Amino acid sequence: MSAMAHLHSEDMESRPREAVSSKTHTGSLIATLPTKEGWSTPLVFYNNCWIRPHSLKDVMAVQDMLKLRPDDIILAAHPKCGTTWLKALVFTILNRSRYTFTDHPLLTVRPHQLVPFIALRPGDLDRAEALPSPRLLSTHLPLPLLPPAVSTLGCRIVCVCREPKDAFLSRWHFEKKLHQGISLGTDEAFAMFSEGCSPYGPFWDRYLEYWKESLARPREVMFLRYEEMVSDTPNVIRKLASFLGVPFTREEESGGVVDQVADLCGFTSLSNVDANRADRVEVEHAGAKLVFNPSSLFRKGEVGDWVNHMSKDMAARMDQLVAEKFKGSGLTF
Ligand code: PAP
Repeated sequence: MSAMAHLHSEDMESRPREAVSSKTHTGSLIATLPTKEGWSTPLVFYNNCWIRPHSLKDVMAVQDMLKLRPDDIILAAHPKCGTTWLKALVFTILNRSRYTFTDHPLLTVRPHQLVPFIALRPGDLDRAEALPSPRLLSTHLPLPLLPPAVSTLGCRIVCVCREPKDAFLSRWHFEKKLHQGISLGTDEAFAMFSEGCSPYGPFWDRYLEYWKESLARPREVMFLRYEEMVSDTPNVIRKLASFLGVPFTREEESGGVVDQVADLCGFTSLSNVDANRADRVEVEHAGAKLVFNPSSLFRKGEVGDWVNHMSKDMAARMDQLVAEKFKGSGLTF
């Protein structure tokens, strides 16, 4: 890691991990992997997933070293599909007896600080180990790259995905804002995304892996779409609370707690919190200064913004691709 690195939200505050398993000789491994340039850093194709090379060591460490616990809750979201929002919602639902809505951590602290990533911030594995149970963790990793115990221990997973045209646009804007170095125009970025080459892509495999798991194990895996979170936030909040084993009581319902959760975690509220408005935050870690941009996680928060940026032809091509990829799965947009 360079002394001053610009980071994506998915690798915010990242730092080198000193101790990883002997399997992770990533330098020589990376040299053998398919590589593509175009996004603001190159991507390597590892186990059917496009990953930033500097994350590979930590991605591999998760499978080898993350010790899952049966009561872990994992928020698994493909990038730009609503991770930040989901973190805020689930944190608030789970901790609603602990904090008042007027003096809440989300009013001063970024959602990413309250719910640690696994695999992206190298120190997170150590931090996750030190967290008391039940743990609330998050990841952009594909299901097959999580430890196999995730499917047998009883951990609960909440996955969120998003209509692919909007997910693509959100990604493109994010990279433009955060990394002036992105060399792709919308057309080229769109072509790469459509070939499956975007961070953690192919998106269709990521969506389908979690979708199928949610069908097979509905009590343990919940699948959400960003669009339903926008169109019916209160009901999504209720569904989340029930799924997590903490349904709202009658008193909470009549006291308006569901709406309070929705308001606190809504785009308007979160995007106006100072911690989330910052354009540039520097973190000193392990001798390296790391830079990221919290405000880049709050752009518009709308459904259908693709219409303002994509041609009809591009949209039709993406719709056709989506129809082909998800055919027969029951997953539709
Ligand atoms: P990440 O993958 O980098 O963590 P993620 O939070 O998943 O990003 O997605 C960012 C998108 O969620 C942005 O969408 P946009 O570019 O289309 O605007 C962001 O605006 C949106 N978003 C963030 N917080 C909220 C929220 N509270 N409510 C609705 N949308 C939100």
